[in-house]
Amino acid sequence: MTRKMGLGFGVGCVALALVGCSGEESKDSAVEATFDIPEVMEVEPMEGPFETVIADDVDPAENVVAVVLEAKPATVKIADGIEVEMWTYNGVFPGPQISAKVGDTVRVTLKNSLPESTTIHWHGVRVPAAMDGVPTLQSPIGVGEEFVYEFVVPDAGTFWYHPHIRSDEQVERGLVGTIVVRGNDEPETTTDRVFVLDDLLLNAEGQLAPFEVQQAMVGRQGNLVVVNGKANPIVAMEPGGLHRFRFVNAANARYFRLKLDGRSLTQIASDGGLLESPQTIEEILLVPGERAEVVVTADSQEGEMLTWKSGVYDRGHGTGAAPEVVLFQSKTMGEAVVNPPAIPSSLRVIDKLGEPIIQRTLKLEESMGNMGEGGHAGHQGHGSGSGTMVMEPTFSFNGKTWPDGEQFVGKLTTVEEWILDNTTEMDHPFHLHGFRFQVTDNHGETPTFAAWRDTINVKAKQTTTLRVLLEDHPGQWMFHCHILEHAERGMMGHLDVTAP
Ligand SMILES: [Cu+2]
Repeated sequence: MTRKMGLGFGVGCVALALVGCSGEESKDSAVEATFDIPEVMEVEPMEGPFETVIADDVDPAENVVAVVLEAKPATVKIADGIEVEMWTYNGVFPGPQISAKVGDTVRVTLKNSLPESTTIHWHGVRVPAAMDGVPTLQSPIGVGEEFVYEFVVPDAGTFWYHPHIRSDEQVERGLVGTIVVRGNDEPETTTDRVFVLDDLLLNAEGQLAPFEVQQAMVGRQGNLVVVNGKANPIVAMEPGGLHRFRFVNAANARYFRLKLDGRSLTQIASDGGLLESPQTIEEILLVPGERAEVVVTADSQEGEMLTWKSGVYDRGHGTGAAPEVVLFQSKTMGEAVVNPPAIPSSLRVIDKLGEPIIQRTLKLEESMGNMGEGGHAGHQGHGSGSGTMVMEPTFSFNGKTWPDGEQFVGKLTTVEEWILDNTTEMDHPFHLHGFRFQVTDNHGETPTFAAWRDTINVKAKQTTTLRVLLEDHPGQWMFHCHILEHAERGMMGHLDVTAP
């Protein structure tokens, strides 16, 4: 099922025939559809270093991190023989990592040197609404224009940034970057690194394949998996050291079922920072937009090579037919660490949110749509060309499709309970802007450990219940599916939070 490099970039596919996947009542239930899941190319491992580029702080003040980002096209080397024309921040993919301490003021000047308008959304960072980068609150930054984002970072954790207009296309083209905010009580580790997991869909020439409506139903899933913008990198770990891995899923649609071959994982953090205590688990399902952190103790001798993989995962519509893929290797090499730190048994306290004052239900819905010409408004990509008839799927919450999406009104400082009821045939990663939440019921099970989150998977035909505290920031906040093709095709709404 895999394809060796050098055999060309043909977009091989596992074609899956599905009949009547919209349900019996649907008018298009008789439509027979196929969804193409691209095969992932197999690439020889290559030696690093592959750390993310750290953004320059151009303000000398101790509690201010000032960064200049230029969104611009650039050629990015992904592997030997693979150089891709992408859209980048400052010419690198992923974009520069912004590093700050809790309470710092972060000021980012964004210059737009792209051929179209853009914005930046700070995924997971609790910023004021006007700084959230969504087009309902901020005029998109036009070609040649610039905008200054400024906010205080209130929480420690691993966050990321990306455009929030035409996000399916702009994110896939490479506009992603990370923000790491460190708290006062971080566990000591030998290394502390960010790993941005992503994939690219390349055409026969090794360039980004056209954006086509056929990619919308299951989301655009790539044929080349990249870690920090590199295919199958080898990451160094000093012998005996305790190594912290901060993972970000920046893919449009790919679910990463993260496994370390032959070892269990020790998870220490979720989207919203540290857990209460380290959790030993066999694998982590990291859905688009989500983050998780693990620590790994390297072998005491040089030479051990561990393979990090993403296992088979069926998120619906035949995606389970795709085989597991190799993400990267970690190799024990270099000087042995003397007296390595140990991870503390207790990391912090997470207070459980109290009783909600309101309970809301959000039904997640999909429709295969009607047969029509390929492409959709505002997108350059078209169907398979020459007037081919393709389906235009739509996605909605409670029967409402963005921009006429579901609209809730909430009160600042209150706790709400949201029941996410997925009526569809596939999983959807749900993301709420502006606030952190705690999951209380996940597909009929109570989570085994407490965690702050801003992104959670809702399995096909199942429900997830969460509680959210509407703290600090009044204003309008988006919620949407983080399969970006689904968000851009209607699965988006907003919560208006008013001062009490
Ligand atoms: Cu979705």
